[in-house]
This record gives sequence, structure tokens and C-alpha cells, in this order.
Amino acid sequence: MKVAVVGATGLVGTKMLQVLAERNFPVTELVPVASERSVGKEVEFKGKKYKVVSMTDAIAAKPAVALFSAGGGTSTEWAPKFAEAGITVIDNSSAWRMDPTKKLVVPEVNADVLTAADKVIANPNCSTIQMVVALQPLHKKYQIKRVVVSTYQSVTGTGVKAVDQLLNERKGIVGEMAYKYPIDLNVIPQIDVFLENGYTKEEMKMVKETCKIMGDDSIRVTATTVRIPVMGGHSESVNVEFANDFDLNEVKALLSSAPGIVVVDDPATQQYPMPMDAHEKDDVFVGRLRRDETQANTLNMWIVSDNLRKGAATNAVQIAEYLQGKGLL
Ligand code: 2RA
Repeated sequence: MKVAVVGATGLVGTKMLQVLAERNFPVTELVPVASERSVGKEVEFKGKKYKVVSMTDAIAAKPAVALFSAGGGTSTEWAPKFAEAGITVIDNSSAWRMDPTKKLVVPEVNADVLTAADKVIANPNCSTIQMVVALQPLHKKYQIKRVVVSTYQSVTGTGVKAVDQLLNERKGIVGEMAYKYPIDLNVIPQIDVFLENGYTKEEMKMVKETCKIMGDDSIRVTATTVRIPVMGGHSESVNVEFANDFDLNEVKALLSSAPGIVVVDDPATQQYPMPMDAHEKDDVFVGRLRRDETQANTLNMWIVSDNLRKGAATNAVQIAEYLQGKGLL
């Protein structure tokens, strides 16, 4: 199958190539696409070198599927053109996520909404993906009423410039700033821009995307999203109130048997998920499971995942795998 990766030289694009190779997605020919200034450069995939091409040349190459990670502007302009040419786009930007005509998909939760008619499919925001993977099996059993989430997000979610800022600060080098403030030895309680309601765009993504993916607008979500000086993945403290009561052992069993989840939860031996352990893994790690003793039917948990993998590249590749497996490409 001919596969295009748009934004192939960025942090997520590079990870998409790595994940496609690792998971043995049946790529017969790769079409790497990047900005005009990268056209002609070479990208390596499974030991073979491919020349980076322009958007127009990528459409002319007629890949079956195109994984986009090149920002909202590029997706808004180009995804419809790819779709018109019969190419299925799986888009990692926020451009189409809340468009009612587009599906927003986390395969473990709602892959079954996909049909052959879906030519532009949205990949959710990283912090939302890892949370809904853990919420879904519990929602099915106990019916979620409300979620209170605080995130601890890796600088890799911002991109190369932010990784460079952190590494430069550690070496005492004054370089370009991705953030308004230093990130090393600091915590920044702002991810993306502020909206009129006082929340950030990242926070409102978590609120809206959760309901859309889980197909239930009655789930109330309130979020505080925070950038911290780590690189391996995003962590989340999640407080969930259910309509029905639960048994903690049953919660652990439900999560342990759910697809894509690994439970790491043993206070006796101080076992819990951490970003340095989630790094380069495809799973969502859940731990610190305990009852909220201040309120009925309420659970506290800690969710960690590699934001560049399950939070972006892996989720996109899993969507492609689902489409391919069902003959929808
Ligand atoms: C972040 N959610 O971590 C973004 C990346 N999509 O900033």
C-alpha cells in the first residue's frame, strides 16, 4: 500500500515513520511530504531512502492513505484536496476534530464509527487520547458523570523548539524560547492560548473531545493542563465520579483486561506509572487507583502515556490499521 506522511520531518511525523515500520504496516511505497524548504531532502524508511515531495506531487502519487501532522493551516487547506483525489487522510491537527461531519477516533473506544465514506478522519489531542482509553471500560460499566483532570505534559507535545529550550536551559545556553517562561526547574500552568472563559484551548479540547469520542455529551469534564520539564510522556491526575458504585478490584480487573491499557499499581512496592517508563511504549499506563473518600462513587487514578506515540503517531497508525483490516481503504 502506498502511504504518504505529511510533515514527515517533524517530531510527530518522524514518529509516524518509526511506528509504521515497527508495526509492519504494509507500506509498499512511502511518500514523505514536508514544507517547500524540505522538498528534495531524503527520509529513511525501513532501510530505503525516499525523497521528500511537495503536496501537489503527493496527491499525484495517489497514496491510499495520508497521515497528516503538519499543523491546522496545512490540514484545512490540503486535507480536502487529498480526500477529493480519493486519498484517506488521518489528520493529527485540531482542524477537523470538532467538525460534526468528521469522525474523531481512538480505536480502543470508537473505531466502529468508521466507514469507507470517511475520507478525512481526525486524530484526537494527545492528552485526551490517553484519558479516554482509560475511561472507556469504566464508563461502560459504571456510567461516568464527571471528570476532574489535571495534566503534567511533556515538552515534546510542543515540538522540537520546546525540547531545544529545555535542553539549552539545562546547559545554561540562552537560545530561542518556545515558551514565555523558562521550563527547566519550572511548571507552566498554560498549554496553548487562553480563551474567553479563562480556560486554555488545550483544556477545552479535553472537555469537548472526550464527549465526542465517547459519544456521550452528558459526561462533564473540567481540566487544568500544565507543562512540566519532562520528555517521555504526559501524565494525568484524574478524578472520576460515576453514577453507580464500583468495587476497586473490579476496576483493576476491568482496566487490566481492556485493550491498550497496562495497570501498574502496587503501593507496597512503590509501583506506579511514570513518563520515563512510558517513553517509546504504545500503551496507556494506569495506576494510583483509589477511592475518593470525600464523595460517593468516585475514583482517583493516574494515567501516563507517550504523547508522541499513543497520543499521536501510534493512534493514527492504529486508525490506518483498522481501516486496512476492514477493507475500508
Ligand atoms: C501539547 N496537546 O502537549 C499538545 C500536543 N498536541 O501541547
